[in-house]
Amino acid sequence: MSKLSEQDIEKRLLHFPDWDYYDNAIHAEFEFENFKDCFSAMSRIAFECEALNHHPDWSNTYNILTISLSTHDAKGVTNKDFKLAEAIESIVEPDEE
Ligand code: H2B
Repeated sequence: MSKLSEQDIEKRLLHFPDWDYYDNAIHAEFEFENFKDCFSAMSRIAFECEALNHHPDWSNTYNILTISLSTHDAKGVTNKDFKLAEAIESIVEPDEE
């Protein structure tokens, strides 16, 4: 999977308003009602990661989930990261679209 150009990434990010590109990765932060809702979303995301065989760098503080996506093998952002970002969006923002 080849690394996308900065221009391609910025273009694709127009469809992902929660996400920003810097430091060779795309990043988002999600706020939930409480820890339980946050961790529940993380569990569901974890199953998607396994299905896609692609895994986030992430951290959680109480009701906040911080996620960075990059493809380690490509040392940058690839289509795999956008596929996972899409799956994450459909879990954390089920009302959108
Ligand atoms: N996740 C991410 N984010 N980047 C990778 O390059 C990657 C991964 N590689 N998950 C996968 C697993 C690789 O280690 C396995 C062996 O396919």
